[in-house]
This record gives sequence, C-alpha cells and structure tokens, in this order.
Amino acid sequence: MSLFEDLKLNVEQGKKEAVLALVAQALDQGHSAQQILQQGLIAAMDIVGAKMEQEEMFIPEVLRAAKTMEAGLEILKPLLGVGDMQVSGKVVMGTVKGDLHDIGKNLVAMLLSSAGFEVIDLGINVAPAVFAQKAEATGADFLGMSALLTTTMPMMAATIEELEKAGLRGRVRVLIGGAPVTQAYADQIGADGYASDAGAAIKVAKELGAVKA
Ligand code: B1M
Repeated sequence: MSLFEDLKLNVEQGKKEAVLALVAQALDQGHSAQQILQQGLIAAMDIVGAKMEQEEMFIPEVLRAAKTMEAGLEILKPLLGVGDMQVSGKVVMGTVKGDLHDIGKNLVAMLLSSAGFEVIDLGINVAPAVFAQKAEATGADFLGMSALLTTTMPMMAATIEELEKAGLRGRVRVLIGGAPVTQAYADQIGADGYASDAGAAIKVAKELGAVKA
C-alpha cells in the first residue's frame, strides 16, 4: 500500500498515532505540506463523506476521523504558511447558523492568518445577526461564511440581508465557501466572492481587497 493510501486509511479509521507518524514520514520523504493535506487528509475526509452517505460510517466514527484529520493538520500548520505577513485586512468568519462543520472553516481561517489577514473566528452555528454585530464592532473589511449542508446555505443569504439592514454592505466584502456552495450560488445571493478551497480563499480575499482599495 502506498504511503498516501495508508495515511487515508488511518485517518478514516481514526488512528491518530499512525496518522502522526505517516504525516511525519511523508514530510521526511520530501512531500510538501500542501500535497499531504490535499492527497492525504482532505482526500480521506472525502472517503469518509461517501461512506457516511452510504451509511457505512456513522457520526461517532466520522467525528473520530475528523479529530484524527485535525491532529495530522496540526503538524502541517506551520508549514502551510504562505509568507507575506503584512496585515491585508480584517476578516470576521464563522460557520453559519445550524451548521456544526468547522474543519474547512478552520483551514481557511488558518491560511488567511498566515497570509497576513487578521482573522476573528466566531466558531460554528453563527446567527446572521451575530455576524453583522461582530463585523460592525470589529470594523471588519471582510465577512467569511462557511456552510457544509444544503439546508444551512440559505443562512448565507440571511446574513447578507442582515449586513444590508445594518448599513454595512458597502464596507464589508462577503466571501463564502463550503462543499455544497458554488459560484452560481454566490452570484445568486449577491456575495462578493466564492472560493472552492482554502488556497483559493486567500487569492479571492486578496483580489477583493485590491478591488476595494
Ligand atoms: Co457532516 N455532512 N453531517 N459531519 N460531514 C457532510 C457535509 C455530508 C456531505 C456527508 C455526506 O452525507 N456525504 C452531509 C451533507 C449533505 C448535504 O447537506 N448535502 C453531512 C451531513 C448530512 C451531516 C449531518 C446532518 C449528519 C446527521 O446528523 N445525520 C450532521 C449535521 C450536523 C450539523 O452541522 N448541524 C453532520 C455532522 C458531522 C460531524 C459533526 C460528525 C462531522 C463534523 C466535524 C467537524 O467539522 N468538527 C462531519 C463531517 C466530518 C463531514 C464530512 C465527512 C467531512 C467534512 C470536512 O471536514 N471536510 C462531510 C463530507 C464531505 O464534505 N466530503 C460531511 C474536509 C474539509 C477540509 O473540507 O469543509 O469542504 P470542507 O472545506 C473546504 C472547502 O469547502 C472550502 O475550503 C475548505 C478547505 O479546502 N471552504 C471554504 C470551506 N469553508 C469555506 C469558506 C470560505 C472559502 C472556502 O470562505 C469564507
């Protein structure tokens, strides 16, 4: 079995010690942190997702796999930095109301921080009014929302409405993402940007910052 197959299997089975050892081994062999993240840790969660859908894996096992993935990610964190430590803007971000998924959101927050953005992470299950209040109170330039469920995506539109009501829409650029979210959905609800992954989120946030400036 190849190292990446082994890594994916151990994430899926929630074997933390083995995952930590395999991530270290992959780094020793010269694989980049980005490659280990995409082809090992994130790829494993895609398998977990498919098994969850087929009812071959259930919540406790999925949670264990998610925690194992996060343990592997801890090793990669310092290596995923993208240089450029100047502050590029302030981002208030969180997972929308009703949604408890935070791995992708945490990854986006982490990469935005390492790209020089100041990130204020509101966590999970964030109500539209809370997003708007925090954006106002912190003087945020960007508001980032993550949704992993088709049923919670409408909370993104509700949050944009809340920003409009608070008179913040002109000042705060809205960036959205998450597995079910698409560019078409972003256009439909009037978000300023959509990113399919954490790397793209940085690119889009920088572009939006440049447009604003
Ligand atoms: Co859930 N879950 N889950 N789950 N879960 C999904 C999302 C699902 C697709 C699995 C499936 O059935 N195939 C499915 C959603 C179906 C749908 O709506 N269409 C699902 C379901 C149904 C559920 C429950 C309803 C199950 C139940 O209770 N019956 C329940 C809902 C709970 C709730 O939120 N209210 C539930 C619960 C859970 C756990 C708690 C067990 C756990 C979450 C643990 C945690 O997050 N701390 C969990 C997990 C782990 C998953 C899967 C397996 C993996 C998600 C993940 O972490 N991926 C997921 C299947 C899947 O997505 N393949 C699934 C890795 C992560 C790095 O990727 O989050 O997509 P992702 O983030 C990416 C991009 O999307 C993007 O960048 C990230 C990094 O590249 N991105 C952004 C994300 N946010 C962004 C924001 C941006 C820009 C880019 O700008 C601001």
